[in-house]
Amino acid sequence: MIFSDDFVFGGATAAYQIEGAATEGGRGKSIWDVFSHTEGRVVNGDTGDVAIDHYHRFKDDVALMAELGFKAYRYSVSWPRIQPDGTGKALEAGLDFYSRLTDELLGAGIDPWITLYHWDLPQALQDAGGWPNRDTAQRFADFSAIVHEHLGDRVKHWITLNEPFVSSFVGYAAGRHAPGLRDPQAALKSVHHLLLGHGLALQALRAQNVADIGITLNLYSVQAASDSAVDTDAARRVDGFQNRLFLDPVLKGRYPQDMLHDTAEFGWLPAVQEGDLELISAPIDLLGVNYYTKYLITGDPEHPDLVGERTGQLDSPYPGAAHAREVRHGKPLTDIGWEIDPDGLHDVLTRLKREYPAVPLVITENGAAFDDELSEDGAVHDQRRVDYVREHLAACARAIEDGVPLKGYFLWSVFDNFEWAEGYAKRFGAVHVDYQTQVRTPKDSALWYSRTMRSRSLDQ
Ligand code: GBH
Repeated sequence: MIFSDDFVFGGATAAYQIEGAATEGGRGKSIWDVFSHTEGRVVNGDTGDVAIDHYHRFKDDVALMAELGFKAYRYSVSWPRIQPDGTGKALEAGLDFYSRLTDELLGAGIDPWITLYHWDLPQALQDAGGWPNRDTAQRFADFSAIVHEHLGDRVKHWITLNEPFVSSFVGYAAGRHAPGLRDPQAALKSVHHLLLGHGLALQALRAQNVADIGITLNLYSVQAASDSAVDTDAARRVDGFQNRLFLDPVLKGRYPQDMLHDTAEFGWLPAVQEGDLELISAPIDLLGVNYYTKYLITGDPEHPDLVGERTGQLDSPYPGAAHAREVRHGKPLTDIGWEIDPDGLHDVLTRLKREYPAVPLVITENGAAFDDELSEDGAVHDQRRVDYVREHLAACARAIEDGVPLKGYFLWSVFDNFEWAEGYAKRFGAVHVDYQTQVRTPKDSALWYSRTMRSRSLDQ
C-alpha cells in the first residue's frame, strides 16, 4: 500500500502537555494549571509545570523530529503565554517562543501546523464565566488574530479548536477535565460558544488572508450493542453528542433536530443567536479528525459488559442521557483501556463522505497509550503501537481507495507527555521520555513510523 507524494505524514502535540516552563516569560495560569494543582483531579497529583520541558529543549526536539523524517508537525499555542489574562496586549516573550519554534521547524524542513486552542483557557477568562460566557468566543477570536498576525507569514495550516466535545462536555458536564464542573447547561452553552469562537476566529483569519484553516473534532464510530429500542436510542444520543452536535453546525449550518429536542430542557437554546450559525458554518479548508476508538453503546444499566464506573448521572458527559454507556466489544485494549478498532476509523471517514458536504479531511490525531518501558538494550520494544499505527494507516488507505478525500495523518503523539487527567501514567509517545532526566529515546514505533514516512508504504 503506497501513499501519494502529497499525502502529509506528521506528528502532533499540545502546549500544556509538553512545554513546562509554567511561569516563564510572564505566562498566566490556564484552567489546566489550576485544575492540575487541585488535589484529587489528576492521577498522582501530576501537573504540567515541567512536563517534558519542551519550552527549553525545543531545538533538540525539532532536530530529533527531523532526524526521524517528520515533514509536518502539529503543535498548539498556549493562550496564557500570549495573553496572561486572556485579553489585551500580547507578551513579547510568548510570541517570540512560537516564532523561534516555527523558524526552527522551517529550517529543519518540517511544515508547521498550528492549533490555536488545545484546552488551556486563561483562568482569568474562566473566572469571568469561561466558555459558558458568550464573550469568551470573541476573546478567542482576538487571540487567534494576534497569533496569526505574528506567524501567518510562515505558518500555512491553522486549526481553530481541538475537540470542542472535550472542552465542553468533559470539562463542564462530566467534570473530569478542567474546569471540573458538573453543570449540563454550562456544558451546552459551551458547545455553542466554542463553535462561535471557531466561527469568529475563522472570520478574523480570513480577513488576514489565511491560507488553510479548519477545526479538529474527535469523532467516533458509534454502534448500538443490540437492535433493541433502548440500545438504538442510546446509540443515537451518543452519536448526537460526540459527532453530529459538532459536525452538523460546522458543515451543514444547523444543530441536529433530535439533539435540540433532547437537550431543550437544559435551557441553552437562547444562547444561539441570529447569525451565529452562518458564522459557524462558513467554509473551511479542512476538517481535522481525531480518532482513537469505537463505541458500542447500550441504554441498559444492567448490561454485563459496561465500561467504567459511571454510576451516577453526574459523571456522564451526556446531559439527559447518563443511561447511555459504553460496553466492551471484545477487541484488544490499549493500556488506557480503549478498544483497538481500526475499522471504526474507516467507518468514520466513509460516513463523512456519505453524509456531509465534501471537505478535505486530515487525521490530526491517532495513536495509542501503552505502558512502555526501556528495556535492557536501551530500546523500547512497543510492537503493539507499531501494529496499532499500521492498522489505522491501512484503514486510511482503504478509505482513500473508497474515494474519501483524506489528505494526511498526524500521529498522537511525537513524545510521551502529560496525558491530562491521567498525568504521566499513560504514555502516548513514539519517542520515550524519562521524566527524571528528560532523556528522549525513540521507541521501535518511532523507527517504524520513520521508515513509513520515508517510503510512504506500509509494506516494509
Ligand atoms: C485527545 O483526546 C487529545 O486531543 C489529546 O490531547 C490527548 O492526549 C489524546 O487524545 C489522548 O487522550 O472518558 O469522559 O472520562 C481524545 C479524546 C477525551 C478521550 C477525554 C478520553 C476522557 C474523558 N479523549 N476522554 S472520559
